[in-house]
Amino acid sequence: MPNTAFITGATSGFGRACARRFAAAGWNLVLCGRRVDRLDTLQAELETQCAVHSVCLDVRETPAVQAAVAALPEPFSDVHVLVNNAGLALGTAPAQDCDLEQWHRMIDTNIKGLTTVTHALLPRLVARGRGTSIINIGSVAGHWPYPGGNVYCGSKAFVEQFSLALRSDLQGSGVRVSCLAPGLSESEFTLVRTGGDQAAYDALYAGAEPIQPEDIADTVFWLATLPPHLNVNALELMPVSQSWSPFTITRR
Ligand code: NDP
Ligand code: 8X3
Repeated sequence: MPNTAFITGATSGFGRACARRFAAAGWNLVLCGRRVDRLDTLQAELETQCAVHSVCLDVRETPAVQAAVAALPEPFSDVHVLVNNAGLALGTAPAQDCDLEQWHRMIDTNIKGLTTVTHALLPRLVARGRGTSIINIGSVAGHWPYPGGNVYCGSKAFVEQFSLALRSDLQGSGVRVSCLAPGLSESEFTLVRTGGDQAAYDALYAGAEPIQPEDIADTVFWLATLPPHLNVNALELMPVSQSWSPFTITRR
């Protein structure tokens, strides 16, 4: 019986690339996202390689998440790997100019949604134990503050620390937890963040050789298929073109 990967945010970017990577290895897939047309297209593409169960799901909707997990049919109910990938950034304005509703949407998705999915699947992962994995997609934004990062940075710092604390609680269960923190990566993430600003998208990635979703998918698959006695706690990944800036000092 093939293993099952439960992937949130499978309609785009990292999540879709992960779905393709796991499908290529013959895993069963549970694919979640809000855009049902994209789920249908991806399911049709991947069903030639593996069994696919798509769930139109907003991770912010707690009862819907719980119901979707409770209703997982065979052979998808025995989840081996949870890829907590659904997330977003909204805006790049300084905190003092930000829209509170955007802050709340990031918190509801990146923190509340991720914890809700985790809470719903934990009993199944613990029941299976050794060899299972939770792979949370954090970000360099959770490690390194930058102007306009404000709540997005905070939400990804939560993902990292929650991942490490989960490891503590799961000690002895055999369930692994990894937080993968990518840097500059090319995906619709930037269009979502900028409200569809294609010029901003083009400018951000121009000449930068950013991480591609397939790079993340290969890394997630590697994490998920490590020997069961190994746990990568945290992994930060940047394109070679990216590193740090000096501190900024305002002079009087
Ligand atoms: P995309 O915008 O390409 O994909 C985001 C995915 O999240 C989509 O499939 C979207 O699906 C899903 N999603 C968003 N909100 C919800 C929701 N409320 N409920 C369910 N699904 C949701 O971005 P990426 O692939 O780049 O981002 C994936 C993750 O990686 C995010 O957590 C992001 O913060 C993180 N990340 C991204 C980086 C980057 O530079 N791109 C770098 C570091 C981390 P749908 O709209 O159909 O619901
Ligand atoms: C996405 C990477 O640098 O835009 O998490 O915050 S960054």
